[in-house]
Amino acid sequence: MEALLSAVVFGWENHMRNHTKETTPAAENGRLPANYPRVADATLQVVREKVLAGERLNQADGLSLFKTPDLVGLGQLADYVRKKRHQDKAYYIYNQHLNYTNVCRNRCRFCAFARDEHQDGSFALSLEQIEANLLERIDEPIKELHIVGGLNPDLDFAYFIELLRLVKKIRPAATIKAFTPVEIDYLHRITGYSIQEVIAQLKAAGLAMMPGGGAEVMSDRIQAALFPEKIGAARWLEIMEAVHQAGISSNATVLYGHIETAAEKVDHLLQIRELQDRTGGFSAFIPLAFHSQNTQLADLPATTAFDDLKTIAAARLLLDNFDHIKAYWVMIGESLAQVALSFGADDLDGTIIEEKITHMAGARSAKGLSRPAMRSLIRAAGFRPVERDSFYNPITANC
Ligand code: V47
Repeated sequence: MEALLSAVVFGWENHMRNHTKETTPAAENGRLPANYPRVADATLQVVREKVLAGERLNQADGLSLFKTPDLVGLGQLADYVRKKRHQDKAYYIYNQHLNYTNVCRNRCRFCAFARDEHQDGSFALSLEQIEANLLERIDEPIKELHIVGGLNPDLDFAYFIELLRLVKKIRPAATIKAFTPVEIDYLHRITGYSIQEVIAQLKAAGLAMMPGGGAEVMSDRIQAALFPEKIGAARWLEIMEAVHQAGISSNATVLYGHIETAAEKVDHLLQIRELQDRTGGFSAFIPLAFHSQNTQLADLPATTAFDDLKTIAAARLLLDNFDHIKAYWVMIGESLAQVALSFGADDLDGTIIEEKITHMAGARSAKGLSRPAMRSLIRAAGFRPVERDSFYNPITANC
């Protein structure tokens, strides 16, 4: 806790030193200590040299990041890279989540959201219900609809096409960020269309971007233990590659804080980095902190602030070809998300309005945040709030 507090204090001091020169990367600002970023752990020295030289980190470096006790040093390294890319900007988006069904055949052991078809609490929204849901907030300048759901055998391909067309009709100016490779694979299986054809038809109906879920941790061991029914790493990567080739950008995530090892996390990050080298189609990376309540892993403790900040900082340092690292406030809470802005994150995600997946698993954060609340969180952390669209273009109107 002491180290965490000093990290917070250092982040603040560091920001204050740079606040007046928005476009100057922190470490190139003459008012910073000459040895910034400072690391205390000798194993991080190697990483520090590479970071300063702009060299790519390898698997062994990645392990040093996850194993170091020097959270503050790790945070400074990540902050150095973050400030070079984004200075004191911290992004957020006015978005809305929509979960069209919680019926899911996969029944992943970490999931508290999914239900069997006729189980109490199961739902599948009709198009009329979706329309009513969207119209409730039609006066709000929402910029992105984040739409995901389970693998529900009652929903056919036409439902997905109609859903996209409907959302596009109601919200022509918003970006539809929807479905994961898990749903795309499912649509391929129920239609017999190729993956490319599924993507092309969804795109024609309004799909403009894809969220990053579904990969969890790319490891055969973890897949067998936690999500044996769901597509594995190779298929997730193959589908994301096809999505990028179709001109649709996506995000990527990691679900951490369950049974994974540091080596598996590093390996996951490096597999994503490798695909990004080939396609350039990833926009942001989002570490997702596991919440165990109401899941088959309910005896697992919550992630700690150390785990959360380390994962964000490690992602920033290993994913040198990603522009954006999100501190997803829903999962780590609003306060730690603020701190994460000094540990490599440059984006707090969005207003969300009503988050279900993590709250069903015990998340204690708010279910949504207003734009003024997002902006004050960012300002209070010493950063400059930038409202963005799905593609990180700044929004200047309606702010
Ligand atoms: O893939 C499921 C995770 C993901 C739990 O791309 C859980 O902008 C924690 O991908 N505890 C879906 N996590 C959410 C997701 C996402 C969220 C926000 C932004 C974006 C984006 C993507 O949620 C799933 C899974 O990894 N998840 N259950 C749980 N109990």
